[in-house]
Amino acid sequence: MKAIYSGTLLAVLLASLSALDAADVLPLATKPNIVFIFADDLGWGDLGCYGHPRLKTPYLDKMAADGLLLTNFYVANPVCSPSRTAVMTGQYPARHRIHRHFTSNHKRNVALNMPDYLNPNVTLLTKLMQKHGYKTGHFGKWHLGGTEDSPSFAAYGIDVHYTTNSRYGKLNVPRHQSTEKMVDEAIDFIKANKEQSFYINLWTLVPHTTLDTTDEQMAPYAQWGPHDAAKQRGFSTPAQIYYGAVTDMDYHLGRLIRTIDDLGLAEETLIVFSSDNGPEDISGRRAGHSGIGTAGPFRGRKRSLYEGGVRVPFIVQWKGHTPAGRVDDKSIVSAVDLLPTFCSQAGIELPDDYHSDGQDMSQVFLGKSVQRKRPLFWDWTGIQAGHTSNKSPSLALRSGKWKFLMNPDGSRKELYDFEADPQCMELDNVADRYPDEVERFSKMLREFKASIPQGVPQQGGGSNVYRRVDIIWFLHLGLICFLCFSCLSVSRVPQYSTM
Ligand SMILES: [Ca+2]
Repeated sequence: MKAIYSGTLLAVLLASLSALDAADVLPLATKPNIVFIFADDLGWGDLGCYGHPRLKTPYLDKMAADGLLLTNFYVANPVCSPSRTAVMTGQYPARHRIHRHFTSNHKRNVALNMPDYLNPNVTLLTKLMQKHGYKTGHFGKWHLGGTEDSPSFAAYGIDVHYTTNSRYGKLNVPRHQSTEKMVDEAIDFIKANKEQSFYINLWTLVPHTTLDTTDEQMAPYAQWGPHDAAKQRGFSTPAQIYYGAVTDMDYHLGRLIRTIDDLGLAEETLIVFSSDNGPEDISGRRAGHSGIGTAGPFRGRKRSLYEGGVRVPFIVQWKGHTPAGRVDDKSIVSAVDLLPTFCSQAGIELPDDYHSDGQDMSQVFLGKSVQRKRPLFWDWTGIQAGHTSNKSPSLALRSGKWKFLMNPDGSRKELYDFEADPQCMELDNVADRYPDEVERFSKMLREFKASIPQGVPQQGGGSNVYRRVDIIWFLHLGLICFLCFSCLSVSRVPQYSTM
């Protein structure tokens, strides 16, 4: 692996913002190549350029230094399949009845009021691209349906596929080799199609649990390893495993970006990097290592509608078009914006009968902050893992400086003012001080909830009650102790009285 530089680039990027020169920005290319990279369960704070103090991600840091970094980018759902549905459709995933992650178990999908796979007959990003002359490829994780009757990739407008978590999976390598392998395939695809416009989904498996990081991949993090005695017994620390996996992913994504540069395609190729949801919680099954991922300053992790579950990294590189070194902390951008934005940049008109939940954010990609026209909405019917403080209500919206959350039954109304709390930590609920906003946002969430197909709420979803069973157990224990004490006291009375 090449020498790695580390450190937070955020301050450097912010400093360079003032040096931007509009004259350096080229006009839009006619049909740019588009490469959309989606990491799996990478938290907002898990890259050097987003302020991680130890993780080494020099190639993604360089991508940010050469392009645009957004601090307010959101996915449409806090788990895998629905989040990816929003990218492919430009719509909230519940509109397609995709409320939780897909499994290949038909009965389970039916029980959750879900289909077995994303409907290939709806308006899809890859189909639009293919229809308008793009060569399309999907490399890595799919997770948009894997039952035996799942449609072919051709039905989704995908020409070349090399995937896993799909019926037609070909990526049969250990997770620690997965990024290398899918990048190899993507590079071959780019070289084979460099004379025409291409669209790529490159969706990594890393750093989703379970990680099997090699000793070589962990080597840059020896200082975070175990004590010698534990090391001799074969132990590695969560930090070594997780950081090593992310740094390896960064290295291979760097190879991909360098290939695009070497082929002379940098000014013709829009590259976007993001993550499908917040970091895994340490309480998850086999997540002792992935649980060390961080959402930065935010409350919430994967499966939560607090910021940490749905706000993720977002980096854009398009040399000559996206101003280098720009940090946009004003624009609020969502995964539902990607379809209209990519199509706009490719000169593709959207079908008349199609309505995106997002908007064209091309101007953001070209270096101008944009105020979004409509609020963003979230609906999450699953349970939430981990610490009580991360368990959010199951509906949420973001409108300008406001974030509002509540449950469908109207309980747990929480209003946060992100101007008063610029770190967006969602700790100061100001609902009592702004009854008009609470009423307005409650109505908007109720209307949103009524406008989408209903999922099946998981028992305990939307609740932040702390281990109710333990509380009941402690109450019983307390009662038993009281009764025992009372009995002892009663039994002692005659003893005392006889003295
Ligand atoms: Ca995920």
